[in-house]
Amino acid sequence: MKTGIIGLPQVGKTSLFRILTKAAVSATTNPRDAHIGVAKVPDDRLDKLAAHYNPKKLTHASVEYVDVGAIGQEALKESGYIGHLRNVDALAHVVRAFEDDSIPHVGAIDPLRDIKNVEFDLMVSDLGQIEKRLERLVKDLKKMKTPELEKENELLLRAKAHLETEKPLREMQMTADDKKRIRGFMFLSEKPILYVLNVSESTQLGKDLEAAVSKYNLTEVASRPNAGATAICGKVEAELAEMSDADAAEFLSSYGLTESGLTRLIRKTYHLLGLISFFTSGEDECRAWTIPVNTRAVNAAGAIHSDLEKHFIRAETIRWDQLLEAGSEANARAKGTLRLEGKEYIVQDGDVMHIRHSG
Ligand SMILES: Nc1nc2c(ncn2[C@@H]2O[C@H](COP(=O)(O)OP(=O)(O)OP(=O)(O)O)[C@@H](O)[C@H]2O)c(=O)[nH]1
Ligand SMILES: [Mg+2]
Repeated sequence: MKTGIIGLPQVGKTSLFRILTKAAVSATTNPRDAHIGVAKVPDDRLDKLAAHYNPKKLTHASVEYVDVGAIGQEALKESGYIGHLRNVDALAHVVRAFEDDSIPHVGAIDPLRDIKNVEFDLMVSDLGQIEKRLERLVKDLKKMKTPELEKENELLLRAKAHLETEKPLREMQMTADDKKRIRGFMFLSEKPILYVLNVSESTQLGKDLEAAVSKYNLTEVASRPNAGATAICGKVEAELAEMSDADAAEFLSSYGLTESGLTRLIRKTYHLLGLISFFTSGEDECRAWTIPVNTRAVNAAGAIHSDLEKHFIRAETIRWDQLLEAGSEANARAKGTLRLEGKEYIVQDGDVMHIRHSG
């Protein structure tokens, strides 16, 4: 799963990327080059399982981030730039809310205006792509009318009309069939989006972060389909990233915070993408696996290994906290909290599974 970090110039995209992925980004690289890196998905449930099992290896789920240069109509015409963006599953739009006269911005600090402008750029790019394809389709349909081409034509006309009302494609009503048909275009305004307000440092940062989404009037845009909002303070996060866990915890509490803004951001991205985690645990390894919500047990087994999916028999399943409460799988079995689930079982967030197979 990949998330593209987008936003206007100098809003803190690369700073955010660097702290998310702990990657060193040299200042000399071409600003048009995308940075790609992996962030670990923080999960205290997994940490607690690991504290219990003391495994040789602990593996968190991960999300990939892509940091591209500043967005704009011009950038979106470059094939390299747009190629990177088309390939992501979600967008994190970094929006400037911090005050700093030494860093230029287009006019006054106005997150809602910036969000609308960037959204507009995404929609213009999609519209251009649709118009190009429609021209081609008209010619093809003249030569030969197939139901497939006609359906595509009809869907694209509907998408075009939708965009012309200045609404992004992520808000368009689509059947599963429509979604499949449109997938190949990788439209930018169709991607789920998380607005990330980058706010100023303050002594009561905890409260300010909580209040930021409503303070900057983003409550409405954040409640639209496939959208969300969160706030971070890039400056504080950068300092946190350099600290030991113990120092970081103390630093956080001095600002009235219980968790880092990054933790929340990563978690929100995960939810926005409709993803959950299940775990496998034991003395060798404790590990989180990523699956979409509503995944059947047999397909979840496939996330671990395709052989497990093929030769799936049953999944020994228990909620992570029930397992810890019982102290061991044997105790849980005796208590009846460890269940045997079949192929059709819908895996729940936080399940610990052991796949029985015949492979
Ligand atoms: N005061 C303040 N400055 C910040 C913050 N985040 C980033 N900056 C500064 O803003 C400048 C731009 O940061 P970058 O992270 O490079 O921004 P960017 O969005 O990647 O910029 P481009 O890629 O050039 O569009 C740098 O000088 C940062 O130090 C913040 O939270 N507060
Ligand atoms: Mg940058």
